Amino acid sequence: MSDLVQLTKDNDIAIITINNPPVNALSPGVPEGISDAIEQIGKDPSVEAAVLIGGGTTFVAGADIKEFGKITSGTAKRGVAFVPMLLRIEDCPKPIVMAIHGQAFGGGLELAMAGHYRVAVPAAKVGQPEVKLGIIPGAAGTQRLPRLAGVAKAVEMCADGNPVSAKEALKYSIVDKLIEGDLLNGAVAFAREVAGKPAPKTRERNEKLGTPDANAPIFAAARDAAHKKARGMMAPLAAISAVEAATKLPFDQGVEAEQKLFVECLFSDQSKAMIHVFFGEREVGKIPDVPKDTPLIPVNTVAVVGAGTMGGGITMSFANAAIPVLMKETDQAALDKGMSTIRKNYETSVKRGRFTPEFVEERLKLITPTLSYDGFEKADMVVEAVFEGMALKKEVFGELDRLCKPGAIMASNTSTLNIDDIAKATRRPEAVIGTHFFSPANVMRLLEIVRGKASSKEVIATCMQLSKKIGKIGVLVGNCRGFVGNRMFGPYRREAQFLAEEGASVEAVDRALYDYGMAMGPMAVGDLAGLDVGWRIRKEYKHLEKPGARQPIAEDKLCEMGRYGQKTGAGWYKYDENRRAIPDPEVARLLSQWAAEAGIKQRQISREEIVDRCIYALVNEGARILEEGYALRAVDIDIIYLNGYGFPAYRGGPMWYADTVGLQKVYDRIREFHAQHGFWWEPAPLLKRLADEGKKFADFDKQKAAGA
Ligand code: 3H9
Repeated sequence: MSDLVQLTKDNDIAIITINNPPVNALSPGVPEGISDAIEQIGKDPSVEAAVLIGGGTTFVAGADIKEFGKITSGTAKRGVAFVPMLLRIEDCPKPIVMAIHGQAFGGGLELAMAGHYRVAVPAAKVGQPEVKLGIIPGAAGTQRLPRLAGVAKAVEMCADGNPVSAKEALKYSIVDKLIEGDLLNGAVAFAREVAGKPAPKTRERNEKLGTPDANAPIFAAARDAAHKKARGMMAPLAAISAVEAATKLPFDQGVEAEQKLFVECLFSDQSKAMIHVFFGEREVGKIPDVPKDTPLIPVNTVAVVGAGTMGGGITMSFANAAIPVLMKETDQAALDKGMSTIRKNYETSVKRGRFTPEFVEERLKLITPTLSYDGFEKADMVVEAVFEGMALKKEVFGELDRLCKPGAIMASNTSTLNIDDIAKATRRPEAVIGTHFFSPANVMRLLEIVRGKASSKEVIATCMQLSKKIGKIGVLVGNCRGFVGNRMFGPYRREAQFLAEEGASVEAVDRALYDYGMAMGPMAVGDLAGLDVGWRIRKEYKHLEKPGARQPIAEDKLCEMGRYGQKTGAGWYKYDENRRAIPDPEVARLLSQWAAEAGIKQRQISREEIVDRCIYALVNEGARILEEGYALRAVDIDIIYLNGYGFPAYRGGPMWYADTVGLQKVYDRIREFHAQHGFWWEPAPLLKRLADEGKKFADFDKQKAAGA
């Protein structure tokens, strides 16, 4: 028996316990241990039935994801025979009861479904989340789940990857009973009830597999939804095909079909990228000089300065996490407007089924609108979200310094300003930090946490932890202009504009990047955010422009014409009353005219050039940021782009994507652009170095982790 699996007995009931912390993944040794235990149970005449349970806080969170990278890189064989192990469980003549708490995810649910019965605590969750890793269930999950839950539910769970609660699992017969109280005792009692009775094999239960006529619309609708919700991703479509195989083929052949699709997905670039994202999302929480045991500042009440779009969204984020929030504005009209927007947003969430009306009522009660600073002295954290201007921010921070209690965190939501300059307005720069939310702040997952020179480790650790609590993914960045995300987005959007000035149509630029996988094209994003935002910033920072460097002209000219984007009904596109974008021939005409006036020769531009210029502009700037230390790791940049800028997860983020293309190739292309377009395309020294050494950004991260 392996150390990872223990076999004990409670009189006539055998108990198999998996102990592979933290999440009981099915790492090498676990399946073998389970197989051995099943064999012993089969041979032991004193055992009538068995319970299989997870030690610690969870049942089994699935296969060991770390093993996948070893398999695809050839350093480990795909030797763990999950499917035969599951058959051994199912063929055991004594009933095996799977006792679920925490999660039964992926291989964990597949393991549970091979048992003869499943019991669960009400707080447990079960799911087949493999598509979120770019793969599909690979241990007969697509074959057993429809046999338990029916075809429609199985397709939904395998294609979307979202878990279901124990209550829902009971409704769909994925579990047989909910156990209130002690799970092991309940499961053992259940095992005694079923001992001696025939053990039902899931793989032989065909009654829910439906008919071709009934199933056809289910699969058609699922494919349609996958094309929309998971555009460009292969795994959801593969998962649907695998479940379809369950309805058309005998179990064994269905499993073979699933295996083929699983292997195709596993060896794809998409899966490698998404596994990189899975570990990356956890890696960004690790800050080398802020140890895990850094004391945290308890944050039980928050105050937000500003009830505009950002202030309101930030307020909602805290309220949603059950943290009471004071929201301050300077005049009643603005405060009322802020509150009414919050109410409207909550109403939409109720309509969409995201929140219940009761949840919303409770959240609204946690928000206290105010015109004064009264109560700020009690707040554990203040987030400033006033208009973007240094003088105003300094004034607010000076006031906060006077009011806030010692130890309170003082955060600014600035997206462009220097956090150290803001901190200078206080006598406690160690309490000051940037918390750069993304709009809409109550929805977007990204939170850039901007470390000032003096920000204390306690303040950093608390903000990182708090980001999780409010459902965000916090990424620590350094204090440079635009921080990480916007600093890279500048060159990306600049190239998009240059391409339009050089002859690519606005629609062609957007289409190329949308087809690459971006949630929206760069022109449409500009129109959504408001072209005037960048215009104002460019005017303010005109003195910082590099002499002789080409500057985009079109967007400023559009703004001069009052075309700010969606809000004025026209920008790069025209907009109808439903804010639907309509290509505008006038813009095409103006672009030709402005190009001619500026001496820019227009030409045919390929989709490939559009993608390379925009994406490599991100990569080149990302490499500079990395080398300058404003991002801790390349993967941090990837996580920022995936969660804040609509970068497709299946490409792993801009830096991972560059690694998959090959840095030498990326570097060569950037040199080509440098020769053609000059100044902006100077290759980043780190990119050159890594390309010369035949390395990747991932190697840079590894070296950094190793302390090199
Ligand atoms: C699969 O099962 C394929 C099958 O069909 C079979 C094919 C043959 N493996 O998230 P946390 C680590 S595919 C390895 O911070 P939480 C994680 O990296 C799998 N490691 O905790 C972290 O490590 P570290 C399908 C794993 O409480 C630590 O555990 N299953 C795995 O917020 C704690 O994790 C999934 O996709 C794993 N499977 O959330 C489930 N899972 O501390 C993936 C976790 O060094 N896992 N780790 O950074 C999850 O969704 C969450 O981890 C879970 C816990 C909800 C379980």
